Amino acid sequence: YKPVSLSTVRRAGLRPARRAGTFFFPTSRRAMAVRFDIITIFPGMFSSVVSESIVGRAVKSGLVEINRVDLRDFTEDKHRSVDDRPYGGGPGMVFKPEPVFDAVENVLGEVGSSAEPGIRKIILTPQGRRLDQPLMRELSGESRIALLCGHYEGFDHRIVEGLGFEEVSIGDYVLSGGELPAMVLIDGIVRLLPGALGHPESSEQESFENGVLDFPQYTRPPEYRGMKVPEVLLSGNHAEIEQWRHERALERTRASRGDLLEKLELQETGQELDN
Ligand code: 6GU
Repeated sequence: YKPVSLSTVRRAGLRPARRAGTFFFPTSRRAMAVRFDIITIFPGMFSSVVSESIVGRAVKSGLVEINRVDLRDFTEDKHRSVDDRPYGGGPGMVFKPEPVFDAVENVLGEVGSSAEPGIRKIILTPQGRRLDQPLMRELSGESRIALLCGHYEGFDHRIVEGLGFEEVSIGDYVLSGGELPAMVLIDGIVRLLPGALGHPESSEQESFENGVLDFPQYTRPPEYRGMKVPEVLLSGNHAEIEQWRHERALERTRASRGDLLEKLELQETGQELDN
């Protein structure tokens, strides 16, 4: 980042990045900003994510914009109801189509309009494709992402089909709603944006980026409560440190995530995996 004037950034059609009152020209020519539109019945749940930590800082600097939309603002009855009983019977409730279609069209424009192809539309639901680091990477290249947070037993399926949403899940367990998964997605995407992390390489050297988990890290003091930092890390021998870290990373991955190693071996032998 080089300090520049605000008008220079604006003329280039980029979103200004600002730190301590100074504007910076983004290092790549690509407009790096991402806008999230979140459609939810609990907009208040997102307050901590938009104001704290890495995402909070990215919002303050203008790298990220987060627009929260209350689905209940698009209801027309006095109870502001967003759900109804499922056809065919069964327990639980289902999100009804009208408020969701109205909210989506109000926020993103008419279905099939010219603005639409540039918007990635995601429903958070346990029925979706499982989120992983490659999908996080892919999404970090988008400039606009709409997130629809599920609840109850799910959505009237015409919402998924008629509005062209893709379904994403964050793992094989059930949560009470799509808000926490949406926050997981936002956090994982924002930290990959150039300029969001303090250290440019820090996102490339971590768990999952190379298909294995991180090696263990240590900091001062060299001995704490009788536990010593491994000698090799204090040695200053970078080749040996690299070797040690590589071995520990593989050891850890084998111990807790053997599936990752199998995936890696298949990739190395050139075989394809569906998932
Ligand atoms: Cl995206 N939603 C809900 N409700 N539960 C989940 C999930 C999503 N992903 C994993 N569990």
